[in-house]
Amino acid sequence: MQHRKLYAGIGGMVLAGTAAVAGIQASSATEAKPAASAPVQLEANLKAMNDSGAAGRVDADFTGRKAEVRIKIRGLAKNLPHAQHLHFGAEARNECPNVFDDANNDLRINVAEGVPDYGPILKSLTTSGDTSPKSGLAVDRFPTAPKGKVDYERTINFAPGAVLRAIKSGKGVIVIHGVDHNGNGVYDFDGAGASELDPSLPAEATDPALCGVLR
Ligand SMILES: [Cu+2]
Repeated sequence: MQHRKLYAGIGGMVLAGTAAVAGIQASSATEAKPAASAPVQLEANLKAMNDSGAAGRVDADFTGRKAEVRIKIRGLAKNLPHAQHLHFGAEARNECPNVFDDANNDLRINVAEGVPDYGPILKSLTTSGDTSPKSGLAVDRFPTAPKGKVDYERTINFAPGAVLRAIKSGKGVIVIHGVDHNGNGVYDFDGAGASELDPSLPAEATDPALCGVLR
């Protein structure tokens, strides 16, 4: 049942993103438009957040509206679902959070504190089915990091337009969620209290573990 609530929590973040996306579409009419079909190869070095101890790398090969996304990670909390997303916001800084984003000085960067940097969810990098923001915390369709490792590969489809061009130009941010702060093998409230997205959820389930800008 907690899983259902995870969906609800992310739903709020998704709504915030819809307006931002509309914004960039309206303002980009004068942008230079590279040929939509030209292949673009991007990569992101995933750096640990919240002392997760994890590290990883993302490769995203775009051809037209499709991207072949490969994610390799080690050092995540084992055998727990790790939501993974491509974040983007027209109003965001299009970068990863740093310690100065810890608005409430609790020595953690939660999801909300990172939104000014990476924006809302654009794509949920699920293992099957829907990849929209609606699947933001579809925990039964995200990698569970056996031995702390993720080896993920999937083709993700995008809508044509300004947002896709922004991603191809290096403004997308990959965020991997889920930090077992107290190292007890489960997401629980003892680690870091309740999630700011939904007080009925442990913050451990939603806190960012890794972040990297796709460039
Ligand atoms: Cu995310």
